Amino acid sequence: MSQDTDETTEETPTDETTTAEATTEETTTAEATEHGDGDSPVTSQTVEAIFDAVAAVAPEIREGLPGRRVYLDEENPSGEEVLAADVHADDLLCDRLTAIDGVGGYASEEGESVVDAGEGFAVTCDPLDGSSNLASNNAMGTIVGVYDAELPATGDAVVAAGYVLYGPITTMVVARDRVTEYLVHDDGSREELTQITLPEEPTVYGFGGRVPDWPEDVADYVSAVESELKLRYGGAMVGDVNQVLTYGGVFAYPALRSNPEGKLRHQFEGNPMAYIVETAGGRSSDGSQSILDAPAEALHGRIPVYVGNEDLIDRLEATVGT
Ligand code: AHM
Ligand code: MG
Repeated sequence: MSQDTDETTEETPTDETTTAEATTEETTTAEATEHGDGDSPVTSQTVEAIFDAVAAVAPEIREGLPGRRVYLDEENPSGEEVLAADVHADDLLCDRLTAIDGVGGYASEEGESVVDAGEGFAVTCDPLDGSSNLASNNAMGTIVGVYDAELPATGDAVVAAGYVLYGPITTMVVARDRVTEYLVHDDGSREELTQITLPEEPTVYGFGGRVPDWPEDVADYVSAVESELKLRYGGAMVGDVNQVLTYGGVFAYPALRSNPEGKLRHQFEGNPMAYIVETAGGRSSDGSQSILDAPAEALHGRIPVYVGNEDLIDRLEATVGT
């Protein structure tokens, strides 16, 4: 399933992927990033096709929400209750993404194992992140990671990542060599709005988990930053990270006393969001290193997630890592 971009250059069709940006060797060299060979023409074309498909399916996911606020009598591989909306979003994303030439596998929070789709990149999804917000009609999202490796994989295999935010409007943020925010129209087309870099002056913080369940060092860190920053926590990582990208600050779902790995999944949430925030000029950490450097344990493995402005994550590691 892993794709060496050199080997697959001839296999990727061009008729579905005409919006690809990088078309010359000169361009790809100039745009090379620390995240691996993520800017070759074949990568660009496939990544464009993937996020075209994600934008196209987003209105369908959104329109399907009102009738799917009920829990099903089943659990996902992480042992959590599953809403009809989670399953619907997962089915749509799996169908559309595995149909793309250049996508070799699909894995999501809702499925036990990787769906084989032939040769190409492995795509991960959290189909409906923060879906417990559906009952209270608050923000939710879809998180997507594109890996040039078999899953589970370390973050250095991520070649692109993005998310859709189902807020008052539907937006999509995509990170590759830079981070771009799009407006997603009702017909599934996307319109570029802006390039995102983290604001230099941070404003907001949001930490998940019950406060009494925070280890002492995490509580110490929050005590230190709460006098400087404004609390903003919405219960959906996509919404909360989008606030950090918009206003600057720090988002975390930390290590917990009851679970030192925290809550969020490394492959579906940690790596993609770390890639986005780092590409926007920020930092990520699992408490001691970039999330993108953390060893991949299992497909549904969890990891503590801290993302935000560089200085705030440096201070976090100085407090939590001791
Ligand atoms: P989910 O993907 O099953 O929705 O779980 C992940 C979500 C994150 O979006 C959010 O940060 C966290 O769970 C919220 O958890 P809590 O309800 O414990 O605050
Ligand atoms: Mg999630």
